[in-house]
Amino acid sequence: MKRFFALLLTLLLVMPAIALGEANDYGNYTSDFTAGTDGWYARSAGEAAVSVSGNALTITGRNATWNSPGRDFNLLPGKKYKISVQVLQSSEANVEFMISAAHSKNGLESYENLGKAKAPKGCWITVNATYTPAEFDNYILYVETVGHGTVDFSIRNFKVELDELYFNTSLPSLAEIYAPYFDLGAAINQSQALDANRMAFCDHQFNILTHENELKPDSVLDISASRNLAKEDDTAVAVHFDAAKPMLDFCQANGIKVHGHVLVWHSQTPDVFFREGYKSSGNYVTREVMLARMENYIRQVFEYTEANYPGLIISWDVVNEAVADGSTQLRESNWTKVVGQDFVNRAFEIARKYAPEGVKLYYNDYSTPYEPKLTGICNLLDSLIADGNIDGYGFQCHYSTTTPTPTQVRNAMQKIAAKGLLLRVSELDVGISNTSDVNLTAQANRYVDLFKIFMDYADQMEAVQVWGLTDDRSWRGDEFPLLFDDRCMPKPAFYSVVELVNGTK
Ligand code: 9MR
Repeated sequence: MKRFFALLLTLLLVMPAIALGEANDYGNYTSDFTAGTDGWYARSAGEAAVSVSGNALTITGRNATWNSPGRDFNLLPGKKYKISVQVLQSSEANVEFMISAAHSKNGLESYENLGKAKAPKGCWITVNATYTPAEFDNYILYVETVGHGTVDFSIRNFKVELDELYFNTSLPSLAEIYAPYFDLGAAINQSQALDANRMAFCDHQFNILTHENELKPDSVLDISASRNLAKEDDTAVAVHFDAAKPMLDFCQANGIKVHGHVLVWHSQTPDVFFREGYKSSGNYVTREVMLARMENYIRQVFEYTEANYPGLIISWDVVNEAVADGSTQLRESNWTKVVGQDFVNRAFEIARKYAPEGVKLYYNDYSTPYEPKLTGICNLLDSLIADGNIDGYGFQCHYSTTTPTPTQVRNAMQKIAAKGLLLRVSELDVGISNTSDVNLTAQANRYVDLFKIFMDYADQMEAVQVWGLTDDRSWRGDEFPLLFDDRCMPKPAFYSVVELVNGTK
């Protein structure tokens, strides 16, 4: 009790001078002591004091084991944390250190020892701990010794990391914040669509979703059923939507829009789709048969989705990535080989014929800002506009923090906007090589620079969609490109994109 009152007194004296540990919604916290004490203070009723030098914090003047460097944290009760710190002592042969937690409930302080390790004289060692806080009014994490109540010691690299998924639906909602400008969405795959907690989080953050893979031809085409039908009619096509259903059902039940991706693409489209009898040994079919298959495929996709999910899919990528890299020409593919150079125009013509009224038809591509591809894309768009079957252009935007430059992005957006098309950012992500503070900040700034451009085109911009929810499920496996980390904690990029609209960025 004496200790409690002594500590309380010290805290009351010291508190106004220290920065209270900030609400740590990001779930990760590191003190590297590059910028002062960072809110750490000496837990002591006596002489103990902390000072910082050489990226370490040292405590001197201790006269009890609990005299220790400590810091206030906002921890989430019931969530699992990993905590680690390096410690150094140069007084005794061996000193055991503990990471401990102090907390109070109704004004009564209590303590827990979370993890221990022994430090031989003169060696930095790491103390590790895991901690699942119970419901307390406040939390202090501190580093104390077992015995050896008077030795000076230093700590560095104190880390707290949330160690589990946390779908926090009390965060600001991007869809709400960006509602005055455009829809805000993401791509989600089937296994994520089957995870109720993840989807509740998506529902909170986004108002439009796209299947990452499940509405692509390799997912929708039923090759063995098509093979059977082809015995009678080689233009017949069988389709199924088993993989796409979970997300369609969720979106339908929760009033989330869907952008369809993709009807015609050179990739993720089985080669047998282009062959007689759908057999790998078959010759490629004629242009006429292939156009009939294209029509049967597109017709059935629209028929099924409109019959089962009326009004849900508001727009479609009719054709994806038809223009070759570093060129103004179409890329060579089974589509150009079997149908010819007009396959994109034919796809739009067919899509327009069967699309429910009001459904917007997009051409979608990547590397838009780079010439000569930009010219190739513009030429293709001009010919589609002349046919009268296209509504918009989808910018994929799989970028790094530096390329393409904002000027290149703006220039491309301007060129395409000037054609009077609707725009969408269909597949946004920004890769970084690791999650250092410097990189996370560069990524956040990059997202802001891009969103500024997107907002300048808000009149034509229908939606901005990130290509995934959490970094660990991104197609860019090692590049941490999204707004939420592996545990679905918002990254600096998320907060920056929020602050951009709140006017604080
Ligand atoms: O994110 C998709 C990934 O899961 C697939 O393995 C990959 C296969 O082609 O397709 C990814 O999505 C692509 C999208 O459909 C079109 N633009 C590029 C995307 C990233 O590769």
